[in-house]
Amino acid sequence: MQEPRPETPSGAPSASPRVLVMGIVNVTPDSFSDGGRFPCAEAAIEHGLALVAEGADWLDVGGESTRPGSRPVSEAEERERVLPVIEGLAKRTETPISIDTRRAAVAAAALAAGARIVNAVVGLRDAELAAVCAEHGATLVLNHIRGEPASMQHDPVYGDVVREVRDELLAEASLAQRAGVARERIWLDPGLGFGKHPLRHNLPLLGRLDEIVATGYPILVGASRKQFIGALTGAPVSRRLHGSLAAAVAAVLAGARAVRAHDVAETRQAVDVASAIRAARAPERN
Ligand code: PMM
Repeated sequence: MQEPRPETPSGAPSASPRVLVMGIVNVTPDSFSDGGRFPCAEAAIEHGLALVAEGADWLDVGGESTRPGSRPVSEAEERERVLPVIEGLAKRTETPISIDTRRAAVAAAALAAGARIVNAVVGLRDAELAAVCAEHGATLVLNHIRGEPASMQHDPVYGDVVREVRDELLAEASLAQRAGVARERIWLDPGLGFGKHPLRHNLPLLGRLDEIVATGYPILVGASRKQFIGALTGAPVSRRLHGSLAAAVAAVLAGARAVRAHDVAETRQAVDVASAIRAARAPERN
């Protein structure tokens, strides 16, 4: 069977798809030693290539942290950070690259530089983002967020979090299609940690992920090293690998088609085992 690629998602999960591992390449000064622009880009490119060697199917390049309290980055600075990295990676690997951004202008420049996917980390807040994807024939990942990055963790309120996240994602998917993005190029992501209480909201989103999978859109889940794992285990960010793998396995068993990960080799192994177990279920439960 042909393996699904992020730029050609095949829609609803089939019996035994390869679940994709998206490797994270954060080009932010706190991620890579900041010895000036070129060394920073080189380090990020090397890191991305190492993730491919570890089994990443997809690289996610981001130049602006959306963590609460992180410094906002100007458009010029974001471009300067990500474009050399995308250009360098596109020259050296066939692995599809996504640009993790909130800005349509950055997305357009990244697609021109060799990215094929837009990871819309705050959804379609920039009204031009979907049109940019349509124009380039790019795949679009719609990440769910409630509120603004700076304040999103200040007591987010939902009724039924899973239904509300699903319905808001479906509304954005419709908007994207009205802007010309093909349905089969749209992925949905419940946005763990993006305006979600660590336990009250992230846990039902993972525990009832099948309800979002049932939309028929391919689903990406980013749980790697997130705060809810710390809240459950007491582990600091640097020691959340095991919890991250547990969350990735839960996502795969529920039908996620891709997981976003810092620790690619370990996640690859966990995802491959979990997806083989899922594929061994009775067909009607897949
Ligand atoms: N999480 C982060 C950044 N970008 N994109 C998607 N689609 N889904 C996510 O869960 C997601 C994302 C924040 O994580 P990081 O700061 O550890 O990269």
